[in-house]
Amino acid sequence: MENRSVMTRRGFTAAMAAVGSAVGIGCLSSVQGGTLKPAKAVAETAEEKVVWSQCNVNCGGRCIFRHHVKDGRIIYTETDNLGNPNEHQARACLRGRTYRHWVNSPDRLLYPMKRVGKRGSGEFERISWDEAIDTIAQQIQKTIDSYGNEAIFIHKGTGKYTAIGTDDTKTGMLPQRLFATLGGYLDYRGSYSIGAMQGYSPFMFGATYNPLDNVGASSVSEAENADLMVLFGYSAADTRMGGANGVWDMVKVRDSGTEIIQIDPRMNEQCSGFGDEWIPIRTGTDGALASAIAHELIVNDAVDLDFLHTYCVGYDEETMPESAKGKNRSYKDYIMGTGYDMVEKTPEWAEVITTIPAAQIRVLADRIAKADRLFVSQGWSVQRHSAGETNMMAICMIPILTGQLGLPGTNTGISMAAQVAQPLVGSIPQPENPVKTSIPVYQWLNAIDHGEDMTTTNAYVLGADKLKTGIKFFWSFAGNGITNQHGDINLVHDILQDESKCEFIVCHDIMMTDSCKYADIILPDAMVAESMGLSTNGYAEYYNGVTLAMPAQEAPGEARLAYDVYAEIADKFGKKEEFTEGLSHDEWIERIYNEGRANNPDMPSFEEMKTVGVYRFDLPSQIGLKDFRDDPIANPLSTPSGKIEIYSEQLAEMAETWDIAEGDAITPIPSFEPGYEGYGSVTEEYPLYCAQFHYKARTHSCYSNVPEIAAVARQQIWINPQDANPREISEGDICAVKSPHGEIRIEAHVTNRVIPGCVFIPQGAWHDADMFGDRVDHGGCYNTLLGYHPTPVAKQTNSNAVIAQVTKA
Ligand SMILES: Nc1nc2c(c(=O)[nH]1)N[C@H]1C(S)=C(S)[C@@H](COP(=O)(O)OP(=O)(O)OC[C@H]3O[C@@H](n4cnc5c(=O)[nH]c(N)nc54)[C@H](O)[C@@H]3O)O[C@H]1N2
Ligand SMILES: Nc1nc2c(c(=O)[nH]1)N[C@H]1C(S)=C(S)[C@@H](COP(=O)(O)OP(=O)(O)OC[C@H]3O[C@@H](n4cnc5c(=O)[nH]c(N)nc54)[C@H](O)[C@@H]3O)O[C@H]1N2
Ligand code: SF4
Ligand SMILES: [Mo]
Repeated sequence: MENRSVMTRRGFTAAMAAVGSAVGIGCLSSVQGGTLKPAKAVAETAEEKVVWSQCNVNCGGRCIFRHHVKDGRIIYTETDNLGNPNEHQARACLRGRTYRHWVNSPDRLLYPMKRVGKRGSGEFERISWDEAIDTIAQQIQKTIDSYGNEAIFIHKGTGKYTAIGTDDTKTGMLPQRLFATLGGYLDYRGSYSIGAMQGYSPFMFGATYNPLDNVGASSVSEAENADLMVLFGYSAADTRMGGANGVWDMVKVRDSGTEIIQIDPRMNEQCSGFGDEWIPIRTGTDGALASAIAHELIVNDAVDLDFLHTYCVGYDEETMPESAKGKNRSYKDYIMGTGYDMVEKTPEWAEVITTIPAAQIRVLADRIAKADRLFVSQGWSVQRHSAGETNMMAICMIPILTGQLGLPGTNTGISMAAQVAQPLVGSIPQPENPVKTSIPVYQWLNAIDHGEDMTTTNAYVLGADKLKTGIKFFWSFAGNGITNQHGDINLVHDILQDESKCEFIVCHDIMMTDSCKYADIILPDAMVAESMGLSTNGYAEYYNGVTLAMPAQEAPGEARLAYDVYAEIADKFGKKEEFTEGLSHDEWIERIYNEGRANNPDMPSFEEMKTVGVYRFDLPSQIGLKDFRDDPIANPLSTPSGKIEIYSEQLAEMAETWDIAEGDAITPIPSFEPGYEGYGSVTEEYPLYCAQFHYKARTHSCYSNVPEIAAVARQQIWINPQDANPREISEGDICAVKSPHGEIRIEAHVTNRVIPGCVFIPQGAWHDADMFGDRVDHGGCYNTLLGYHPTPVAKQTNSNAVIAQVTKA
């Protein structure tokens, strides 16, 4: 086999000897800002070696590992040990600390397999790599011949953030490179993370706005210059946990003395750790709270009218676009009850919806009004709701009304800048996709079920008015997003049973996941610890770095590097040369590293990196929309008016012309909307709102099957005593949770840390149901309960909204 980049035993021993000898002469070190700094001495023996590596799951970290290797196997893993006391260490969280259990899990896929039972049954038979690759190549050809390349879809998978894996820089993704070489594929836009935010915020802030980078949003450290930080549903202590992650940025904000108020239905780990105040809110109702705050700012003359009239469109009649003048369609009309629903958005109105007492809303509005420098931000849960789009923008109205954006110590109200716009190293290049049509990523299930009916106005198809064909060939790489991470698992199961719809599914993973059960062919991949790997930065300001991971152990069974497999598939089409450009996996890593180094000459040589492992430097802090604030004429936004569009004519038009599902609304101004299975939709049968959070026990479904973590961070539904007591549910009881879409079993955590009327389930647990029997999921997988109801504009995930009943099982 050519180009095999996974270490063979012989190659492995040779590489280890090289690393070992470097270590032996005492130069195991890490590079910072271009200078070598000695790391703490590590006790080494001739048989035991230390290998630098990195955690590559999708929590936004990229924490540093130092695998201790003996007899070709990781025996334990330490983390960043940089000796400089002034530097934060990019140390792994509890998940990373168990990496060796994960990588050596009995659930690892060892061989290619083909399905022999029904989809979802989990019945598979081992096959050879030759058979797997031949079958896949034939199916690709058949799909292209029968339906064209648009029938091929590559799902978003986020389990392998390396330069040759999933998309670290959003330019290079391995399967996309393969299928672009083979004539193209139906592309997706956005993500499950921030799909609604990405798709919707441009209407207000312009298309160049990117909530993930430092253009539209401020760095966390800007909050150190604020006197008040107001956070809606953001918990770095849950979601940005490791040393290479944003929780340490938040610690710095706290240490700077900035007052931190956190609004969350749950007292999350960040509130419990260092919030000055926790304001519990009913899930899905942030838009109502924000509107009532706006009301108080308006009635108390605390709005910055100069800012609103200079930088914005649509606050009041004075700045309404011609098309909407004289119709009481301004934002102020909405808030004051003189337009739209004609309801004044008083704190009393919001109290009923949010459960926050009106007096408390007034106090909060007053503190906001009096803040010299106000930093408003939100996590991503608010927008991950069927009505999350407009509710998310309602939060942004707080800094807009007070003129607190584009200045030191402020933010735009959207999430904080999470990663650098210019990472130190890139990823494998992705040739242009010859197919120009794209769908929002959450629409893939619709595109399997009834792709031919999907248009721009009902499914936000771009690049064409409608899809020519449904998805017939489905590729999943490093993702568990067919079932576990998608939503409405029971619906997915039903749609995939009809094999005339999606004819062929490939899952390329490392574990036998629930999604794999739906594959026609499963391919086993090698993990980062089993090959060379390269990755850049974490979601943190103080830690920005590149790690060159060296192989620590061999891949189990016949697992092989995806790159080599894809080169073989390309070869079947005579495209191997085009796919590889004559380079092996490791040669690509070297090329990508050296390209990064050409732009950052302080980076050490590639050879040097093989032993020093890590190069790091601090990121400068940035202020979202600073250029626009400094000079709105010279630096207009890319909205049609060049200004912040509080009233969007584009949205107004879409409200008239787009298909809008029952329960949804498209509004031209930021408003409170309850949405599908949101506020007001509970019934006698389903009397509770049920939401979810990203949990310390895992990164989505990654690390889910590590027993050491599951034991300390249990999979439990959070339920308030006021809801638990009448149901006679006590701590640790197994509960049945039912929604209109499915049923699960899960242990109860009875706690005052969640508000009455709302229950919360940590998302990502492995689905575990007999799909040909009662379909009751015993794994506690939230997506069993969720209905499939994409957001009205961006058409992205609604995973934070469902109604449910909980009983003792
Ligand atoms: N209900 C609900 N659902 C959600 C969310 C939610 O909040 N609520 N969140 C959504 C969000 S924000 C996201 S980003 C998605 C994430 O969705 P996914 O990307 O599907 O999530 P993971 O479970 O991390 O899947 C990663 C997969 O990669 C595999 N993997 C790990 N390492 C390797 C490797 O080296 N090679 C290969 N080939 N595979 C590897 C893992 O085994 C795992 O199956 O989930 C979404 N789903
Ligand atoms: N440990 C861990 N960390 C992760 C991940 C993981 O799976 N595990 N996933 C990573 C990924 S890919 C992503 S996209 C991010 C996700 O990051 P987020 O989307 O920000 O995370 P969530 O936990 O979904 O939501 C954040 C908080 O919002 C609260 N919340 C829920 N509903 C509401 C609401 O209606 N209003 C308000 N105000 N608050 C609400 C939740 O209780 C939670 O504390 O996390 C990343 N980090
Ligand atoms: S924070 Fe994320 S990247 Fe860091 S060790 Fe934990 S799971 Fe891995
Ligand atoms: Mo995400």
